[in-house]
Amino acid sequence: MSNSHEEMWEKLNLDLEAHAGLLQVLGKFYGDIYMSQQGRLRGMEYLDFVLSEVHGLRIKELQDAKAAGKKIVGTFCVFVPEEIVLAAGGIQVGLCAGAEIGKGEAEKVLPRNTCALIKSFVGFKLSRLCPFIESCDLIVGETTCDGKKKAYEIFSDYSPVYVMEIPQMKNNSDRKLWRSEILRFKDQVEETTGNKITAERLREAIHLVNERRRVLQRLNSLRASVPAPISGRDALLINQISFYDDPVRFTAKIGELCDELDDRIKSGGSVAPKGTTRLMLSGCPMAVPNWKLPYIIESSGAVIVGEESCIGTRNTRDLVDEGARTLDGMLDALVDRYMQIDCACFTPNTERLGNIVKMAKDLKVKGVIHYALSFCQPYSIEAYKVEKALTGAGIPMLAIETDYGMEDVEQLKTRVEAFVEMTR
Ligand code: BJ8
Repeated sequence: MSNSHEEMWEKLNLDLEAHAGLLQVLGKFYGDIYMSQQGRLRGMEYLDFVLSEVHGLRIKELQDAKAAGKKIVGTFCVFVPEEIVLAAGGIQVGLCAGAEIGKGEAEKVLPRNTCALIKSFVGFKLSRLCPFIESCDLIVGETTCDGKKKAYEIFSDYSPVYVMEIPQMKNNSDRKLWRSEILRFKDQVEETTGNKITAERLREAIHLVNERRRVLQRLNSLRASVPAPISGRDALLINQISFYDDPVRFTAKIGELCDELDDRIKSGGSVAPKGTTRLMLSGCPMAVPNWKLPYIIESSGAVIVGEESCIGTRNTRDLVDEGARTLDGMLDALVDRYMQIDCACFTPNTERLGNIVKMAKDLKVKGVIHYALSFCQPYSIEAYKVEKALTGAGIPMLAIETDYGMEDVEQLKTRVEAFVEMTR
């Protein structure tokens, strides 16, 4: 990680010493987990560069955009419709919550038995370690799980937070609620940016975000090839970076990477030897730099070929219908698309079960590893139903609960190795 943007970080009021330590640890972690891989695609150099400059050049771009009058909106959940922010001339960034570096500070204000993702974003803020959080003009929370919902009340003491109400069911009344929440969000974004959203601007924004989803859908479908043409770690990194990078540039670069993948598949190339066990991940999102479990899996004789998660197919599977011509029609299309998200915060959440089984079959996996963060009730409870659906379809599942700490790595490795062996 580059360390050459100190003046900018100082202006953002980061704790420079702690931040330098974070970059050093991340650089080492990335080197061990990513740069040690064999047979990576040339196109991954772009992702390596973006990650190496994620706190540097990308933040500089955001600061330049702010100086030119643009507003930055930070989010923690794929329910927040980026199309609205883009249509108002803003920039949306996903705020990463995949490291435990601020855990000590977070535990001063949150119970210890809170999921690692929540502790991570609160910890980043309280420890002044995240230049993305500090660049935001507005941070959007949501009422998904109870932990997040209540943590935003604390977070709002330190940052400008706006909370969207997410329905918990999918009846007509829930759709109505969600439509009114999208309208309320539109008003807020117009106020923050000072720009009115027109039908023309929203149409362009819908197309832009759909294009990014399409290129990630293409990547996912290429991963159905046997043998696997790209590692799960690299595919996860691509999905993670999709939340930070400029959407036009990212879509173009991943398009080029998919062309390279296509060539590799046609020439019979692969990233793992023929016969390597194909597995799929399912469950909680894995935010940067949460690469622990993928690394364990891919060093245990398996390759990950899909992620059923918000940093994965839950964020890319559904497109917004582009047929509407009026602003109202486009808002309806947004409402319908976002209501299809199958987060475990919904009850019942049967669509997710069908989606997981279909994905596992399409990707020809030998098994699924269900990943829940410790203390995440929605996903750890839903694991029971997921396992039932998968075993009913003849696909074995291993349920794992963990956090961002490294203490359980050996224990997890033993369980994953046994599962891989069993699927053979
Ligand atoms: S749409 S998955 S991004 S809420 S892991 S904080 S659920 S206790 S992340 Fe999520 Fe939106 Fe749903 Fe996706 Fe709570 Fe569970 Fe923690 Fe979680």
